[in-house]
Amino acid sequence: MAAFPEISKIKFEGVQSSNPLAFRFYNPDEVIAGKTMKDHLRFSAAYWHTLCGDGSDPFGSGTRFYPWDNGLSGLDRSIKRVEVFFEFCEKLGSPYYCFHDRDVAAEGKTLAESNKNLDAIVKLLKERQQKTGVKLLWGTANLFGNPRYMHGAATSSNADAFAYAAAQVKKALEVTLELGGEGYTFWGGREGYQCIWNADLKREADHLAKFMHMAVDYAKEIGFQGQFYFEPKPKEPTKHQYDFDSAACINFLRTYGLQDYVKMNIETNHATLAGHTVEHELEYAASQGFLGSIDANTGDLLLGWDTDQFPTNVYETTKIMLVLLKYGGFKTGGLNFDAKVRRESFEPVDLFYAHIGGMDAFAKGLKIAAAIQESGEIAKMVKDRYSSWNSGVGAEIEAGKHSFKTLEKYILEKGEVAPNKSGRQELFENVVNRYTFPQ
Ligand code: XLS
Ligand code: NI
Ligand code: NI
Repeated sequence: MAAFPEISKIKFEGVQSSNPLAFRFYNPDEVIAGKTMKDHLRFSAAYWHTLCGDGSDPFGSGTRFYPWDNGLSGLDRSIKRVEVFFEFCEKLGSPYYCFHDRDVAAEGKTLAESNKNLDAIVKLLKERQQKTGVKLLWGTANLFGNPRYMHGAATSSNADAFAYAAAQVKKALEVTLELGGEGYTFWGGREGYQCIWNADLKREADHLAKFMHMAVDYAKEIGFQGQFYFEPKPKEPTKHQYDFDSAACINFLRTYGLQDYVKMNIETNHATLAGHTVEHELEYAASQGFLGSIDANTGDLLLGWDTDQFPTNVYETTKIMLVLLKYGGFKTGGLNFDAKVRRESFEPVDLFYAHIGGMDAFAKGLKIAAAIQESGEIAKMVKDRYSSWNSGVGAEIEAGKHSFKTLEKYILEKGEVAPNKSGRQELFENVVNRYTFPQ
């Protein structure tokens, strides 16, 4: 029996449509800047939020009890959910999905039992993928939920927790390969610390690096060629996560010789928790050659935690798409909705409203960003701003022809710097707004 019997395939109906179960902007086959929207955006649904979240928060228990879960638990529930999830993805038109090992298959009493559960589910996932054409964007392992990981996994003070996590990621890589996954994500989970007095930061960072190297080695061994991602988050659950932001992660990757194997998976709400913006995090990662994938969501600036809301702010999606287009778009990654419906939105149909809203917000953002990019106005203004570097002393410095001594001589002769030009921030903002609100 269908899980969403009242809902048929979500269609593009255009901007005039007021059908809440239709796209107004996301038209998968429409070509924008040389590529279909589908290929630009590479949407993905997150298994954990979509099917496993029950709406519980630190102040109250779950509010969402979906009909398909009724009476089921353990592996039986996991089996049922596979069918529901692919019905959802197919009706929504989500080309990709992402999962943690423990989202898809209930954890057993032992690692062997957990692996057996996972194998049973992976078989079903594979069948559904083949039937629906929905593909795996990336897989990951949950190394934070079980109490054994209370001190972290790769960075735990307990060496056995490291070993357990290694065994879990080994399996997660195998199943990601089996499912044709295009990537594998490391999000820190509890890799961080609460108290600087009980934590050996150097040792923990070394261990995390060792862990990631083992993953890279094992991927090579089994022939997994997907892209590894590192997902920054500054805090929550620990007060100081090691994968704080793009800059910290990239520093870590380079320090430990992982830069050729791992790119960044940037999440909007994590960026804001770090006191940045998502476009900052993306721009920084991309400009350093680490653009990977995106966990699309948004936070609430009045709340200091990871609210994982669906993105609806077109201004924000435009900023994201501007960075993506500037750097040539996704190579392996996509827009994974690491987002959940609100605790009060407990009906199955809310899952559709949420994803449709997010997909439309990104489609509209893509269109605006493509128009800005095509006009070249912003790029030209930026280029002009740096024109002093195109000739004379600027070009010479860039070409490596100067030292402190020669520059001292240059300034002593010249006396004062050439007059500065206006930064024109307000004009830049107006140009973006002209494309955002053409009428
Ligand atoms: C949690 C993270 C998590 C990762 C996958 O805040 O966003 O969902 O994306 O482990
Ligand atoms: Ni995430
Ligand atoms: Ni998150």
